Amino acid sequence: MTQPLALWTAPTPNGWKVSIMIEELRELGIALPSVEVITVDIMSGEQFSDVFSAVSANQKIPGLVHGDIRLMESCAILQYLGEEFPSSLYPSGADRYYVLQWLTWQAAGLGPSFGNKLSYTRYMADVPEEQKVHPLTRFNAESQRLLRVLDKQLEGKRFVCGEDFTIADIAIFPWIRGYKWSKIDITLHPNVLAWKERVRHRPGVKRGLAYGAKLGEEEQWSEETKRKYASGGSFMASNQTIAESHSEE
Ligand SMILES: N[C@@H](CCC(=O)N[C@@H](CS)C(=O)NCC(=O)O)C(=O)O
Repeated sequence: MTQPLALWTAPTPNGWKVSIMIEELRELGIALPSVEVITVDIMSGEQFSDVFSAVSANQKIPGLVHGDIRLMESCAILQYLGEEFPSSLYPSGADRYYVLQWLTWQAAGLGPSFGNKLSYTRYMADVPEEQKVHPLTRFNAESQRLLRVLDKQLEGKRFVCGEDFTIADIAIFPWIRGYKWSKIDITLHPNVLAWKERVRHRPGVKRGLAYGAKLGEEEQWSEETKRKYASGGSFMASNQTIAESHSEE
């Protein structure tokens, strides 16, 4: 398909998955149509607009429009781009299913566990401290268990599924990279640490992470940006907009 791609995104782990994919495809020399990047300000509620809801029924970024195709869910978008623009990022045959199980492991395990740990660590400002103890303990323990699984999988491998960098690495990396923000200690897992460094220095990954980042903050947020994300995250964690529109029914 030669129609342009429209990527609806924001500088967050799920958004970066798709921008990294686009840049890794370019890095492999794959000819892509033009890509229009539309930034959705999720801190001010743009994800609830009618125009974005028509792309992502779940009202969360990222979203992708390509011709008649409208897609939500970052891992579905990675699969779509992988199939539409064939490359080693999304192998065929039995190898595809090997990659898909790790992609799904990210979507159903690592992402939600890290995301919930992050939410209770940084964003649940209105929840009394004593009520956070259980979820923090639970999501930290589950994240550590998932890290042990990943560390074992990476033993003797360059990337999650072997010698080739794939969409499984792309999906997992942004969450691991943000470990200081979620306060999940990855330093106990040597294979994960070494893999993170290998992935971090890839030119496609660097360019993908720069989408939506403030100039000079591609690697590290400033204190001001951290404050902005902490307060914006609290707004999202409250689910206020959804709760309000629901109660009107
Ligand atoms: N499972 C979804 C998760 C998407 C998601 O949680 N996106 C966040 C940013 S990382 C978002 O849009 N949050 C806005 C909100 O919760 O209102 C995916 O993988 O695409």
